[in-house]
Amino acid sequence: MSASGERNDAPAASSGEDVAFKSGFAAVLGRPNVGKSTLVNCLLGRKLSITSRRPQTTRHRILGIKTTPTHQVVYVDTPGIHRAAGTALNRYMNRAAVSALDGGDVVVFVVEATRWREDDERVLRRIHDTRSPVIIAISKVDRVRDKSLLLPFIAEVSRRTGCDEVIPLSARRRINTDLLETRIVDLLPVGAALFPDDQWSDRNELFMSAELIREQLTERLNQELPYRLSVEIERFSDAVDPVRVAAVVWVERRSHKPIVVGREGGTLKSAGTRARREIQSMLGRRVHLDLWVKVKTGWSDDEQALMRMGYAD
Ligand SMILES: Nc1nc2c(ncn2[C@@H]2O[C@H](COP(=O)(O)OP(=O)(O)O)[C@@H](O)[C@H]2O)c(=O)[nH]1
Ligand SMILES: [Mg+2]
Repeated sequence: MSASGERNDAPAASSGEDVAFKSGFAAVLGRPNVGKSTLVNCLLGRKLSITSRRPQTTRHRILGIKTTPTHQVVYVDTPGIHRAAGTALNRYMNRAAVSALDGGDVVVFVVEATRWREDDERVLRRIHDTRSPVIIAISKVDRVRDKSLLLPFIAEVSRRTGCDEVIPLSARRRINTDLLETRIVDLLPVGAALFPDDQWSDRNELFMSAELIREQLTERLNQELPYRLSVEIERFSDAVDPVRVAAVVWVERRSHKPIVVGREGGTLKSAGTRARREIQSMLGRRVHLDLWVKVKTGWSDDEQALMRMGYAD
């Protein structure tokens, strides 16, 4: 969905006569692995996006909606902007990220403490022309042992970006995340809610289930394998108890299949068990999960295959 969606007629909750309701999109951008998804989950107070220690875990633009009596913030989590070279999937991911700038009322540029990298420069070039206000979030400050490094880094980031709104924070430890939310809300325009107040994402339970399965596989696999698999839900029956979910794990090469399955099926089994629990807690219902591994040669560089697998603009 486009970040510049039409405003709907959802009634705007109001907390007082003279407080105008505010609403809008906050696009969260940055290079891969800086903690964008962890930050969005923290701001939302629930798990919207999967996260991992590996770069390029988030593949889509995903909306997370937080509605309070005074405002509605639509957070836009994005794939990390990375070097344009690569597969069709890489190009799709970059497009998905950059497109979040259209219609973003506020841009949150996430930079990891305490080193500015060439990849951050690449992101900066992308957001340079945006007319929306930009807040820079310096992420993972809990990892900075020597706190005296922080002030010079904030100054450096401010100088490089020309942006004076820089907030050092930690999503993991919830340091300064309330401050970031307050500043985002300050910058939102006055306006009615964009989504019904009981909606918290633009994604459905099928999408979320596939992501939760991919998260567990990403955690267990090495080298290029996490980037070479995709999960597709083939069946999702919630009219029965337990809910029955059947999913295919697509891999790119025959040789990948036994690795994903693991010795005596161990890798697939442990990923499946853990993902099933995660899906259960998302749905609040018991779940039966079946997983199969299938080969679709070269899917990540095949535009047609990508479209069919849901990587469509
Ligand atoms: N120590 C620490 N680690 C973090 C923090 N935020 C994210 N991480 C870790 O950084 C890695 C990448 O996070 P993720 O949210 O997937 O990054 P993304 O690719 O930018 O969405 C994961 O291993 C996270 O657990 C933080 O505030 N502190
Ligand atoms: Mg992410």
